[in-house]
Amino acid sequence: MEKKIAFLLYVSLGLSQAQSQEILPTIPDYFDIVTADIMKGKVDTIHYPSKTVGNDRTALVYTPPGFTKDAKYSVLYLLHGIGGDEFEWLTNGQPHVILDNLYAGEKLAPMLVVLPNGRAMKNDRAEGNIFDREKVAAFAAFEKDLLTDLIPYIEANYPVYMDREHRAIAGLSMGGGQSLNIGLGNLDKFAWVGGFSSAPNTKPPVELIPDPKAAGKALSLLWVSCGGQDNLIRISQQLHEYLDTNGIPHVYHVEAGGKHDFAVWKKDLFRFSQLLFKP
Ligand code: FER
Repeated sequence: MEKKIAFLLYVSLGLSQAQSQEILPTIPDYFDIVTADIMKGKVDTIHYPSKTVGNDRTALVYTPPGFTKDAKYSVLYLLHGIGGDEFEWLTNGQPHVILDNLYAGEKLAPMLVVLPNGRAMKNDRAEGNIFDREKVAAFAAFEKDLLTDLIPYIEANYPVYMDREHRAIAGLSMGGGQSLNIGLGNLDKFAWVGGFSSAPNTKPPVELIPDPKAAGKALSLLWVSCGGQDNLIRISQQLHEYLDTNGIPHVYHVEAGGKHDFAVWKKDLFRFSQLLFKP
């Protein structure tokens, strides 16, 4: 996004929650309902060799309506929460339905959406105590799996651009924290970063962005959002305040009345995806 537009958007959204509700486009009732007679995307299941974890790992890949190997696509890596796995978004968020509808309305840039498993350990199922120390640590270990195993696999097997301007990372809760940590920590790899209802795995703002000027210059979009009734909102709020204080353009969106659930994250995907990979 053009810096000036991003900044204006940020300024207007930042003024007040009520105002941000007016300025963001309203969401049609049918945004997550299957529409008959439109072209549909597909969801592939892939198994990629992970040197990081030491086994083959599963991810899903949404390819958009009309996908062809003769074209080239941007990629959004879309991450799940602490109770989820690579199927969480698909099962609970219907991202394929939301995106199909947006493509039918010509609202999206051509992109693949990769749904990885962000718990980078041999048993990566969300079972037992999902808050176990080693399971939480596996969400941090995912950075290496993503950067050195999954992204190279996607780029070797799909017709995608391989530069930062065509690569986005976003996620919900633990996945929001991962997206902010990984995206902002690797600005040479990601120009588009989104945290939805980010969890306490999010690094403190000054660690996330030690060089505000460089980050502000590098980012095409930094999106921070949370439900207004979410117990984790202080994390997004504190990041927003740091971004504000340090003059870093961003979108801050509080979903009025929103809780820590997919009602909020589906709307986040609807809004965030439309901003991606556009001038
Ligand atoms: C915590 C509270 C919530 C935490 C993680 C979460 C690691 C994650 C929630 C989610 O992913 O939905 O204290 O610590």
